[in-house]
Amino acid sequence: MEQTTLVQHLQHQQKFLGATGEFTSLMNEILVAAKIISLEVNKAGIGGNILGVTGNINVHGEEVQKLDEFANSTFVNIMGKSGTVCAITSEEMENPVIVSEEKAGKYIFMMDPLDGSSNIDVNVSIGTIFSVYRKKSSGDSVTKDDLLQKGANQVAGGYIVYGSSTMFIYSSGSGVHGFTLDPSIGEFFLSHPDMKIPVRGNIYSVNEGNQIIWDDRQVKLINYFKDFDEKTSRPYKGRYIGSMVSDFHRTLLKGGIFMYPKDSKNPNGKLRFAFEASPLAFIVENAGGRASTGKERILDIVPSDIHQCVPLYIGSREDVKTAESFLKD
Ligand code: AHM
Ligand code: MG
Repeated sequence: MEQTTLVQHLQHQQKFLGATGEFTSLMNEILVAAKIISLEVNKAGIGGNILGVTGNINVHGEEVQKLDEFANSTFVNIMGKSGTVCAITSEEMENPVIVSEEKAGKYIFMMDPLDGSSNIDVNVSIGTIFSVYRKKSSGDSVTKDDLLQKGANQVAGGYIVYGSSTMFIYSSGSGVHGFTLDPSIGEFFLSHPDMKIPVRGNIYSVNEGNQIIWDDRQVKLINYFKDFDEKTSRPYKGRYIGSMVSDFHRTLLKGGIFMYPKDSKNPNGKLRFAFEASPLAFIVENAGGRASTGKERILDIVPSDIHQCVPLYIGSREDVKTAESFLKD
C-alpha cells in the first residue's frame, strides 16, 4: 500500500507554499519530541519512576506530574536546539525560554506539553497541544508583542494525542491533516487527510459537576442539549474524558461541542488561551468548525498575559452558534 509520511507531506506543503524549509524543520523537531513522549507515555508504569506527582505546583496552582515535567523538558531541549525558534512558552513554565541569538530562528513555539494531567495515572488518553507564531518585531530581542499575538496570527496549530494509537494533527492554514504513528518503525503516516468537522453533531462535552457554580445561561444551554427534539437529534449524548485533547479529537471526528465555561470560581474558565484554546480554535476553524468564548471569536483575541484563561465553546459550527445564542447579552 502506498503511504505518505508526515515528513513527505510537510515537504510537499512547503513546495506548494513556496516556504524556505525552516517551518518544515521546526515541524520535524516537534515530531521527534512527540515520538519520545509517546514512548514514555506507553511505558509509564513499567518498572520506572515516571508516574505520580513531582511535589511541585505550577503557575496555575496545579500539581505537576512527573510526565508533565518530562514532556516539558523534552520539548524545551529539542525545540531550543532546533535553530528554528527564538522563544518557547509553556503552560508549565511561568516565564518564556528565550533562545540565545546564535541558535535562534524566526518562530515562537507555545505548548501545553502534556494536557490532561489528571488522567496520566489512570491510563486514559492524554496529549500535547502546540502553536507556532512568527516573530513580529524586527530587532534581535523577543518583545512582549511577539509573545502576545492575536490567535489568528498563528502560522500553525496542532496536537498529538497519546491514545489507543498516537496521532499527530496539524494545520498550517490549508486544511487539517491527521497522521498515525506506526510504533514498530517510529513513523507517522497520513491517515486522515483534509479533515472536516460535521456541521452539527449530537454530543455535548462539559464537566457537569460544576453546574452549581455556572450562571443561568450556561445551565439553560445544557438543559437545551438534554431536551427532547427529534429534528435536532436531541437529547445529545454526554461525553467528558477530562483530557481536552481527547475530548477535542472526538469532537473533530464526530462533531458536537466541547465547553469549558466560566464559573463563579473561575471568571475566565480554566483553559489557557495560548496553550489550549487558540491552537485548537485554529484547527477547528480550518476544519470548518467554530470556536468562541460564547461572545467572541477565540482567534480574534489578543491576550494580555501568556497564561491568560478564556471560556471556551468549540466544535461543530451549528452547535457553537447554538451555545452563543444562549450566552449573548
Ligand atoms: P491540564 O493542562 O493541567 O491537564 O488541564 C487542562 C485540562 C483539560 O485537558 C481538561 O479539559 C480540563 O483540564 C479538565 O478540567 P476539570 O477537571 O475541571 O473538568
Ligand atoms: Mg492543558
